[in-house]
Amino acid sequence: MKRIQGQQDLAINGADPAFSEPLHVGRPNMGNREDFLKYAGEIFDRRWLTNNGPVVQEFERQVADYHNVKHCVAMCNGTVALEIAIRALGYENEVIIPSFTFVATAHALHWQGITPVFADIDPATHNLDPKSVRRMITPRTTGIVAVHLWGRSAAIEELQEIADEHGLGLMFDAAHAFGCSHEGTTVGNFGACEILSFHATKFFNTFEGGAVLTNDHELAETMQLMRNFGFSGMDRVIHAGTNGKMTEISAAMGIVNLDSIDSVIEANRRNYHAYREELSRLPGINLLSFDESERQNYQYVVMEVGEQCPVTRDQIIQALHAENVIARRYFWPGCHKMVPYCELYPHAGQVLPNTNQVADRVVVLPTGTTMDDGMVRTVVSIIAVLLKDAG
Ligand code: T4K
Repeated sequence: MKRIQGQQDLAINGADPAFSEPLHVGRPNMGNREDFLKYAGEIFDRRWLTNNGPVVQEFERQVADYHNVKHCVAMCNGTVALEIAIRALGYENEVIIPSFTFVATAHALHWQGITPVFADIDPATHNLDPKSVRRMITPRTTGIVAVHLWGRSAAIEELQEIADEHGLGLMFDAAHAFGCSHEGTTVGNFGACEILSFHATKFFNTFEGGAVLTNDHELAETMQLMRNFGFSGMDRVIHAGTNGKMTEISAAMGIVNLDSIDSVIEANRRNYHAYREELSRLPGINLLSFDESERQNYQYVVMEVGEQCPVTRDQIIQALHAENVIARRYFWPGCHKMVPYCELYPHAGQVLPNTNQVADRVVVLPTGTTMDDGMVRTVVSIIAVLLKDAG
C-alpha cells in the first residue's frame, strides 16, 4: 500500500490509487464455505427448495431467539417485508416516515397507494424528530414507520406516545438494526412489528432476504398467509396475498452467517474504533458515535463533514473514489428529492431543513471483515492529506 504524506501522493493528482481493488461499503461478509455447501447438498438431495421448508423454519427460530422475540416471519427481501407488514397493519391514506432513509421505506408505501408523508430528523441522531412527526399528523394519517437509522434506535418512547395519543399504528424499519438493542431490549420488541433486511450488503446477509419480527401472534399468522398468496393448505386461499417467501438456500446462508456473526460484529467494532481514533484529529469531521452500553452491530461508519472542514463533502468523496475507496453519500439527497416524490410533493423539502443539511454532509466509509486496521488508517490518511493542504 502506498504511503500518503502529501498532495503528490493522491490519485486525484495523478498518483496510483491507494487500493488496487475497490473497497466497497457493504462488501458481503461470508460465513463458513464448507458449512454452507453441506446445507446446499442437503437441500439438493431433499428437493425442497422454497415454500416454508425446514431450513427456513430453523432460520426463523434462530433469528427470533437471537432477538428474544416470539415470531420471525422470513421474507424474500426487506422491501417486501415492509410492504407486507404495512398491509397487515391496515395502514392506508397517509403514513409518516423520515425522508432521510433508503428509498425502499417510501416505495413500500407508495407502491400500495399510500402517501408517504416526510417528517424531519433530529440532526444529532439522524432519526425521526418526534416534534416534526406531531406537526405532520392530519385526519388522514393512519400510521408511522420509523427507521433505526445506522442501527441506532429511533426515539421509541416518544413515538409510541404520539401513536397512542392519536390512535396511529407504529412499526419500525429495522433494516440496519439486526441484533441492536434499546435500553437493553433487542430490536424486534418495539411497536407492532419491526422489519429486517438481509440484503448482500448488510453485515448479516442471506444473499437477498428480510423478515418481520413481532410478539403479536395474530399479526405473525396474517403475514405468514400474506407472504404465500393467502394459501391455507392446498387449494384454499383465505387472504389476499403476494409472493414474499424466502428460499431454502437463502435461509442456509443465514444460518451459516449467524454462526460467525460475533466475529463480524467484532471486526466492525474494531474498524469503527480505528476510524474514530484517526478521524478525531481532523478539523470539521465528526464520526457518528454508537452507545456502547447497548448491543450494536457497527455496520455503518458514518462521518459528517461540517462547515469548519476546509474541503467539501463531495471533494472528499471524489478523492476517495480516485483511490478506489468507494465511500457513499447515503441517503443523499433524501427521498423527497427523488422521483416520484419530488414530482408528487415538490414542496416537501420546506419542512425538512435538518434532512437537507444532514444529507449534504454525510459520508459512509467502508468497513466489515474485508477491512483491517491498516486499511482504515490508509483511508483516513487520504482525507487527512486532502484537508491539510486545503486548510
Ligand atoms: N429500509 C432501509 C432503511 C434500508 O437501508 C433498506 C436497504 C431497505 C429498507 C430494503 O431492504 P432490501 O429490500 O434491500 O432487503 C444497498 C442495498 O441494495 C440495500 O439493501 C440497502 N438498504 C442500502 C442501504 O444499500 P445500494 O444501491 O447502495 O447497493 P449497491 O448495489 O450499490 O451495493 C453497494 C456495493 O457493495 C456495490 O457497489 C458493490 C458491493 N457489493 C454489492 C453486492 C450486491 C458486493 O461486493 N457484492 C454484492 O453482492 O443499496
